[in-house]
Amino acid sequence: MIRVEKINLCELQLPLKEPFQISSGEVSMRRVLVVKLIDGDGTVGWGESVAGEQPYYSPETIEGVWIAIRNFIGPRVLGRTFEHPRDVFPALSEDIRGNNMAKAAIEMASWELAATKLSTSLADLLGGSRSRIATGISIGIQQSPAMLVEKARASAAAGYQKIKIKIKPGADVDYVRSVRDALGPDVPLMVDANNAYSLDDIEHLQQLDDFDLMMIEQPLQWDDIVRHATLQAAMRTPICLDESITGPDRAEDMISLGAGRIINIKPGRVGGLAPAMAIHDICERHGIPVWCGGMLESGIGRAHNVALASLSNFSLPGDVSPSSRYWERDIVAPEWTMDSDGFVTVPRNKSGMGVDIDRDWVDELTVRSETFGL
Ligand code: OSB
Ligand code: MG
Repeated sequence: MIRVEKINLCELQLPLKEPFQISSGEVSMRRVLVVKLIDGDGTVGWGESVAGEQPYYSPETIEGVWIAIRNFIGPRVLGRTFEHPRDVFPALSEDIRGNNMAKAAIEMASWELAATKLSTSLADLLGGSRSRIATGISIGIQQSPAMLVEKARASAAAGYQKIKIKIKPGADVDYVRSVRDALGPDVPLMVDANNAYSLDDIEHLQQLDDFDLMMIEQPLQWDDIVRHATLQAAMRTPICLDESITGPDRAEDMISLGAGRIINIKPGRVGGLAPAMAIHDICERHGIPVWCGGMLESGIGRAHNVALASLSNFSLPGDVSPSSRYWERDIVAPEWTMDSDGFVTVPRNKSGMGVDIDRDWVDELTVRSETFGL
């Protein structure tokens, strides 16, 4: 049982080791919104919003999430008793449209809070069975094929089990060909277009069918399903949807329309861990594999992703790279690490998310903080 009495939001600014470029924009300073729920008995639950600074991935932004939590989402949990964290998402969603990233930040923190109160690991509370998560890397758009090859080669050598290449028009077929030629046929490769194409590009995209890619992620518009079905019928490479899958209904739409064969599940995008698990279950019933995506999370959001990815149908490597891929110093201890076979270990011998907050470092990075309470 949880009963939240106070919600603290704080914004940290965490510089990325190197700028990360996708077709819709670039980020070099990650503005992280950290959520801390404080229960009536003093227990703390941690979460993180995946919203970006600009609305280039989804309509939500860090500023908007802050306001949505303060005005609409926070008041839905404050002072209310929940028998189980699975009851939180329905309470946040009744009559509140969209705002999935704001909902998710609170919803995920309530699972973390519940796990801590029950003295169980988050992965156990979610019912995940895996002890380690196969890990991939997402490589941003590079200035030349040669620079991309260098990054991809280093990633394969580091043990990553999937290499995802960000593409856009002008940095696609030649870039992917260079990597496939350099790394050989056995390295698992995929691409992510973040909505950079339209159905006018079908012939162009069909060239990617030559490179034996695991999948092409979200080639068409961020909220499209129907056109992806047309594209999937014209391509051998499986389409994986990311942005378009905002909840379980959209997953069903994808499956029934044949708009894709794989889903990238990000709990932050779909409103939290309960809807993420619902999508996982739907996909499992339909034989659709899923993997856990990433949004350049700090060690807090990463903990949630690792716990989620321990569920059975997360059968493909996730974008859950170790802390050192992103940050000089993460805000959790121990930091997230990957072994040389490309696995991240699921922490099970500690209650809650399995890592501690580096409070001094968090304080140093914090640029604003606000607490709402009863
Ligand atoms: O489309 O998956 C994406 C990062 C920011 C916004 C969108 C995406 C991404 C990534 C990064 O691919 C994955 C990671 O966190 O390593
Ligand atoms: Mg993506």
